[in-house]
Amino acid sequence: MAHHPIIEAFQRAGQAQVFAFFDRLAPDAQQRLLAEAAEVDLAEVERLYRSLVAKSDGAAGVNLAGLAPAPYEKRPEHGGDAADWARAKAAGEAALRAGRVAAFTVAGGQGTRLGYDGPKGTFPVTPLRQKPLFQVFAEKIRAAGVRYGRPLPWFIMTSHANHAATEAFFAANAHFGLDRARVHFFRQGRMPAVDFNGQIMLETPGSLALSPDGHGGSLRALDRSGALDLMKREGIDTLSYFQVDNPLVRCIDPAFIGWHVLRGSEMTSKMVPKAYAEEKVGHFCMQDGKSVVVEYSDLPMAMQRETDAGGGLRYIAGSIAIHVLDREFVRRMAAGAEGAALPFHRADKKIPTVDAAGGAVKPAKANGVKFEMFVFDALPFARNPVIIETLRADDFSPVKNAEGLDSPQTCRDDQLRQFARWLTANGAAVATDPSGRPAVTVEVSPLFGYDEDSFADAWKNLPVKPAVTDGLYLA
Ligand code: UD2
Repeated sequence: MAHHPIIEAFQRAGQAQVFAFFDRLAPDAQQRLLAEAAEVDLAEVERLYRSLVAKSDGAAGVNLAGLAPAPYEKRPEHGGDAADWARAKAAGEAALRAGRVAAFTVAGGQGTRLGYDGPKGTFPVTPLRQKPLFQVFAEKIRAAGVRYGRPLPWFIMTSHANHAATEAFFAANAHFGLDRARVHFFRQGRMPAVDFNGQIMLETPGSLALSPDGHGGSLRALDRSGALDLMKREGIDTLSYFQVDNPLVRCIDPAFIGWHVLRGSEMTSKMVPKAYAEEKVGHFCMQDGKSVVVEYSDLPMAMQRETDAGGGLRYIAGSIAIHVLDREFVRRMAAGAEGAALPFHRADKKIPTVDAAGGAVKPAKANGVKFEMFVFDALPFARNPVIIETLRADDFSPVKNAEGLDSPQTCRDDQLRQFARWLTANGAAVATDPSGRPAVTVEVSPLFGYDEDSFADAWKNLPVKPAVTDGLYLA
């Protein structure tokens, strides 16, 4: 086999199989394989194999000792202090007017469940105009910039698989009216898959089985890409984090930002009361005096079904993956200094690979392990973390599945209900069914109104109020 320092390092680490077909590859394919191999931190892979695969039987090794539900700030309509929420909103608005805030979307996932080919952010979601997810966020961010007099930068984390397609989509759509100099794309890192013996897997004779390192990889990627330095230069210390699959999200929510600022928090998160015990969201909990999130797959179903004295779910606080992050906290987590590093999680998967002769293998059952980091695992490391309640109807309706729960259809209906609520609250006559869904299909552009306040202001300024009929588009 050829001599090369990377090949020799893999041989010393017991990973020579990665180069089993190297001599058969064309020179440019050899260079590509070497470049992929250079991305791999062999010591990290070895450590993860020992701690997560060799020692465990595949069951989630999550420590549940001393777990209790986490406290959270209740919304005023559910008993929270209205004056506290008003102060938070004012503080958030001041931070926005001071230009301290940037938006941040994690869009590196593979979107396999939806069965959609292409970056998930390009998936059309709005009821009338069929705007793609990226356009919905872009318009909300643009509108918030106008409202607070300071255009907001937007960071978008992509993956190797969808980076070029994502950039091309924005370019083809003139960045949806945003200043392109303020839209920053960067790729997340990748991790190699290993088989159950810890051997790094090949996807083809000339390429590794590499996959995105999880949305927790966003903390490293923000640092490595220079995004944190750019924020610092521009006087931005607060990142508003959300997932690409949720068009209802209040990308820029002054009260949320304000709680974060007023409490001197390094990480602030939104919760919704779980709709039912089996709902697939993380759970905000306390453990050893720290806030933690325990994913639905890791919390035993008996605990998810536990009820409290009032008959409600005991682990009620569902994590919907919406956070505010302090810039220097991200930097500290990315550096992984003494104990402040995100753990990896193990996921057993069917990983397409090659046999000893280099022929393609499509496994029928899990044949290896992928490693991923989750951003919510940063919570226990944050100073003064805060969890606030939000209203599901105004913040959360993700598109995850092609049909049924969390599908394009449920998301469309939730958008329609929101438009109907805004219209009704401002005096328009809107016929709805008992679930609040209007009989007609209407759409409110975020450029008209992107939350209750901005909608109310825009509606008030309309010299003639339109009738709410099928096809009404407010822009
Ligand atoms: C996530 C949360 C769950 C709940 C739910 C709300 C985890 C493990 N679970 O579930 O608790 O909050 O969301 O919708 O997070 N992504 C990347 N890079 C990656 C992997 C994911 O950017 O390597 C992005 C992806 O593009 C998407 C988001 O992270 O925007 C969520 O990913 P998911 O669909 O895997 O998360 P899900 O639905 O299992």
